[in-house]
Amino acid sequence: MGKAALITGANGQDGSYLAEFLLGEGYRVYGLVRRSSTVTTERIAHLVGQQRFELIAGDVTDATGVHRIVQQLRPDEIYNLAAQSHVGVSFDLPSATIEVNAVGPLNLLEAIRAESPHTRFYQAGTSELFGNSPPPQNENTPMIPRSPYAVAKLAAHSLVRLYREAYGVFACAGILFNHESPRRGEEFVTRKITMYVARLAVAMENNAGNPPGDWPKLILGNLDAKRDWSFAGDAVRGMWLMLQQGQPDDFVLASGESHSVREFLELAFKPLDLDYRDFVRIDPAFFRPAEVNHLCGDATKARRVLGWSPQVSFEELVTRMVESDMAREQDCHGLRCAS
Ligand code: NAP
Ligand code: F7E
Repeated sequence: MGKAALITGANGQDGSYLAEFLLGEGYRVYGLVRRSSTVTTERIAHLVGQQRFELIAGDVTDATGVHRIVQQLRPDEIYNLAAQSHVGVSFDLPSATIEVNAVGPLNLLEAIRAESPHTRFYQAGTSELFGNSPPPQNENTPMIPRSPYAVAKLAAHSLVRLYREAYGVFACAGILFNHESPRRGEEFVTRKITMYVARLAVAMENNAGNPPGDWPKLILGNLDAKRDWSFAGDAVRGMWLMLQQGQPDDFVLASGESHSVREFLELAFKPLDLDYRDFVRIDPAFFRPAEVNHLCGDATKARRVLGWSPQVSFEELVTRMVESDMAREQDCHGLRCAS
C-alpha cells in the first residue's frame, strides 16, 4: 500500500504542486484547508474527486483539532505549508502571523510527539530567516529576521530542531528561497507584475498595438531588492526528498542566482517591446518598515545529499508566468466580449 501524507496549506501555491507530486508518487493525500465563506480551492479543484485525494477542514492554530486529525490519520508524512506567507502583511498582522507561523507548527509537532511518533514532518522555512546576512546564504549563515513573518518562522525552525533532538521526531526544516509559478498569489511582486503585463498586452491587442492612453500605472515599492527566484514545482520535489532520507536534517533550496525586482520587470515587459518605466509608479506604501536587501542561496548541501537541483531557469520562469497570465487574460476578455 502507498504512503499517506497530510499537507497543511494544501490550497496554497506550494500545497497544490506538492499534492500533485505526491499523488504521482502513489501517495494517499489529505489536504488540510481552513473553512472560508468563499471558495479557496481553485488551485486544487482538478484534484478534488480523485480517489486518493481528500480534503479535511482544519486550522493549524486550533491545537485540539490538529491533535484529533493527527490521531485519526497517523500519516507517514506531514508537510506543514500553512502560513500567513506575506512578509509585508506580517508588519500589519504580527500577532496573527506569529499564531499561524509559529504556534501552528508547534501544535503539529506536539500532536506527532503524543499520537504518531513515526510520522515524518516537513516545516516550510524561508530565506527571510537570514535578513541582511550577506549572500550567498546557506544552512550555517546567521539568521537575523527582519519581519514578524521571519521571527515566527525562526521560532518554527528552532522548534523543528528541538523536537528532533529532544524527542527523536523525524523533523526537517526546508530553508526555501523565493519560488514562483503561474499559481503564485496575486499580491506577491512577481505575479503582480506578470498580471499587469498580461492585461496591458490584451488591451494593446484591442488598441491597434498601442497602449491605451489612460492605462493605469503598476504601483510598486522597492525595485532594488534582490531575490533568488526559482520554480515552485522544483521546490516541492526538494521538500519530498528531505523526508526520504535516512536522517532528518535542514536544507537550503535555491537557484544560486539573484535578480532585482527591476530585472524581473525588464524581462516581463520584454515581449511587449515597451519600457517598464513608462508604466510603473513607485509608492512608499509598498516599502516595508525593514527590508531584506539581497538574497542568494547556496544549495550545495541539497545538491550533494538530496541530488536536488532546480530545472527551470529564471528566464523560463518569467516567460511561463507571463504566458500563463496572457492566456488567462485572453480567455477572460473573450468571455466578457461574449456576454
Ligand atoms: P500560500 O500560497 O500563501 O499558501 C499558504 C496556505 O496556508 C494557504 O493555503 C492558506 O489558506 C493556508 N493557511 C493560512 N493560515 C492557515 C491556518 N491558520 N490553518 C490552515 N491553513 C492556513 O504560500 P506558498 O507560497 O504556497 O508557501 C507555502 C509555505 O512555504 C508557507 O509556509 C510559506 O511561508 C513558505 N515559504 C514560501 C516561499 C515561496 O517563495 N513561495 C518561500 C519560503 C517559504 P487560505 O487559502 O485559506 O489563506
Ligand atoms: O516581495 C519587493 C518587496 O512579497 C519580493 C514569500 O513567499 O518569499 C516571499 O517573500 C520583493 C520585496 O516576496 C512590491 O519589498 C516591491 O523586497 O514578492 P514578495 P518576499 O517578501 O520575498 C519568501 C522567501 C517567503 O518566505 C515568503 O513567504 O519585492 N516589492 N514592490 C514588492 N513586494 C510586493 N509584495 N508588492 C509590491 O508591490
